[in-house]
Amino acid sequence: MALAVEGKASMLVLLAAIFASLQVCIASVYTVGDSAGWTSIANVDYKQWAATKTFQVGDVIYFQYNPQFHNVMQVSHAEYRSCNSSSPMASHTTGNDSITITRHGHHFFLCGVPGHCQAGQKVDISVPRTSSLAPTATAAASPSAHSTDAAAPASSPSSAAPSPTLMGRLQQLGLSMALLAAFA
Ligand SMILES: [Cu+2]
Repeated sequence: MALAVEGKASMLVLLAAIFASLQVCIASVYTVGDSAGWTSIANVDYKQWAATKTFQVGDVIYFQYNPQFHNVMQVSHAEYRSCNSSSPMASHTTGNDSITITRHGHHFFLCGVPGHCQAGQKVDISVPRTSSLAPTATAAASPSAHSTDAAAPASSPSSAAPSPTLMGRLQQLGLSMALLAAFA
């Protein structure tokens, strides 16, 4: 059962990656923490995990964990920052929680078990207002970006285009990381 669900999720993620590279809009399923899941003991950097994703309205955020030890609470930005789980907007406790993103903006989640959020079990799912601004982030994460960057100076020395593009990507990456750091 668990394997089947995992396989299905992986397939969806794979399909999403293919469609994203073709710039076709499709809802994706993101397993928080990937194979590590939703935990406080594996030292997962959920900020880093989220930074590598381009979330869109309609995407499904999947939290997988042992419900004996963890839970998922959706909280405000202030509560996220202070790890306050006393009055969440929503609580999820099944261990297999799929949350569909229905609007743009930030969606803050943390584990309400004492000490877990402080240990880093918190994630900020940031969904940009328009997905048309997002493709560069997807391109930066794709394997083909490497070969393009490596080949560009040799094959087209007269063209100045590759460098600004790469710089733009790096700047965007740095900016989003700085933003995420500010929200932590
Ligand atoms: Cu926990």
